[in-house]
Amino acid sequence: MDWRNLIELLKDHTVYLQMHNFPDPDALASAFGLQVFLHANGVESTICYAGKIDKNSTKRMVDEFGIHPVYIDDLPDMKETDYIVTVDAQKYNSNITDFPGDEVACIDHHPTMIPCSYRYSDIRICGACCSIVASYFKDSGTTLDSNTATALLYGLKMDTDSFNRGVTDFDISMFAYLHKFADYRKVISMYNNNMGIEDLHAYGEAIKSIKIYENVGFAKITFDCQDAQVAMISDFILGLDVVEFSVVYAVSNGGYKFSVRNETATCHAGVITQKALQELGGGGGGHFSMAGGVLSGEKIHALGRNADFMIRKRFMETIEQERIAIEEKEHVVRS
Ligand SMILES: [Mn+2]
Repeated sequence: MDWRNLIELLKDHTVYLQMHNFPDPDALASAFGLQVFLHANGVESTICYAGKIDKNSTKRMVDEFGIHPVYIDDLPDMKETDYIVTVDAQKYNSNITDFPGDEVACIDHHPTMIPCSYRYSDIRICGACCSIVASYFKDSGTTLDSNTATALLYGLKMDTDSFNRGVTDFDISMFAYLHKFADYRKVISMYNNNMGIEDLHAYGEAIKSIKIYENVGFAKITFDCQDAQVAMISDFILGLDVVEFSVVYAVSNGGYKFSVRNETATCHAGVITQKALQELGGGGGGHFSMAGGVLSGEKIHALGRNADFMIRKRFMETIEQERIAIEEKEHVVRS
């Protein structure tokens, strides 16, 4: 898509740049970069979101780069005729709340799950949405200031896990472009310092409690912490060489909240979490590689005196049942 069409479409409208819920650094930097780009081309816009900005990395970005994301409840005046550009997300995805405005445009780097016809659509499969936004500056010759370039480069580095995940030639060429304008020392400093002391407590708890059964790792955090922290610990446990499926849970509202990760070829994290926590609170929806779940406070007693043991047992049994079900299915196909 040509950036001129985007400017043409948005001109003289009230424009919102909507990130997915619980925006990550790529979403935040892309929305910010796009806002700067649009402003330079005569279009004013407001960055908005639902959920929370509760990670150290994103909270710090807001201060460091001077980003002004507005929570949806603070936008009571948004009208159905206002224009929304979804950034790092697509309409109808489960991770984006439907706001009153009209989703006229989409800029994203994820595969499309549910198609939607936008008046302007720029969906390119690449490592980060920041690369797409960076290309708008390059293609249009719009002046790219150091602060914006630094934010975009940080988003690109974070979303690609420092160029280890999903990187394309396009991302590399945008990295080279951004690098000319960005303060790369700042990017590295932010990248290397996005852990808070409270994160360390969560890591400590998890390390103390870790149990490994076959290729499954379990850990428990005995204090209430942010969803993002539980997810971070689950990623951390998955990083162990022997672990291919991780189940991490933390105390929450008298019960537990779960973050589950899978890197096996067969264990669907969402399905297993849903089944293992059935009648106990349930899975909170999940993908093949990642899922969340809840064990409600009222149901904890149903697990008896050794709740932790029962949680591990339920997950291990569910994984085994799923494995057998898949084997049987393959057997039927083969015979
Ligand atoms: Mn992204």
